[in-house]
Amino acid sequence: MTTVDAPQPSAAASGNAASDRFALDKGGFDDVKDTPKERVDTLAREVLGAVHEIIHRHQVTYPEYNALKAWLIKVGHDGEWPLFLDVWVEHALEEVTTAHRKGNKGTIEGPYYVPNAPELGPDATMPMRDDEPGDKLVWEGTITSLDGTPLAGKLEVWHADDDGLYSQYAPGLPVWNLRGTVSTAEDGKFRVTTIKPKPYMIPTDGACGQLIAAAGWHAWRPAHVHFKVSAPGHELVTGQLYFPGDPHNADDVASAVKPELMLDPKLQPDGSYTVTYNFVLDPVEG
Ligand code: MBD
Ligand code: FE
Repeated sequence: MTTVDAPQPSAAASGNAASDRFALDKGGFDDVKDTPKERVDTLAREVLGAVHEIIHRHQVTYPEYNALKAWLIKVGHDGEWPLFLDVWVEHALEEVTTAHRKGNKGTIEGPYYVPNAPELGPDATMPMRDDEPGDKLVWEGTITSLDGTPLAGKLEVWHADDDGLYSQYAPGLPVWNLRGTVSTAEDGKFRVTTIKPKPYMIPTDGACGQLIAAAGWHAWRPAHVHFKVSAPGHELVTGQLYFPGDPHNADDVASAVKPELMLDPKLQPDGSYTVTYNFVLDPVEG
């Protein structure tokens, strides 16, 4: 496998990689080009109105205003708008978008998804290094429709390694390390062999880290496995799975943990973990 090096393991390197990825896949105005002026007016006016209200309520000073200005400029310089938005805003979007679902709702996507990961079939071993560190994890499951019908579908999986690093956003990792596309046949069944990721700390040397330090917050996300699961005629579910006992399940910096996304892994005599987690997809309306 080829290796893609982010220039250095820094906020700016991962931030700029995430900004470039976003520009390629989603960064345009096409999807909203028909938005009525009334809606843009309402949303923009209410966001600004909320800011004005906070300035009055907390008697915000000019030095504080200038610090905000400097910080916003730094978020852009560090390429951290994807990180900032996905950590502190996306969860509300996700809640609004998936509230109607009767099957799996999911949770946020975050900044590190890459489309078109290698196709691995229904019995998948994730791309990994020969000596990939970490505990082996074997995850079995089924994709079904709401009525229980098994679905021939697609399950994209991506996660951090044993150091909490994502391929294509950290230096020195093979380009598709721990990223893969699993597919199911008519029986809906899949098996994913991978390693258990470690908790993830968002970069602390950029603008987001500066905010975290200044506010006395922490930078941790609990260990998680990202997925996108889809099947023809069904809603795409984007989400993450979590591990019981992680110190940050209850205070995820990205507010993305939900009880229904908690795995129940079983430790096997050989030191590996096995787990079952199934997906139920809502049919598309109409
Ligand atoms: C991640 O790995 C992640 O999943 C989110 C939501 C934010 C930052 C890093
Ligand atoms: Fe993540």
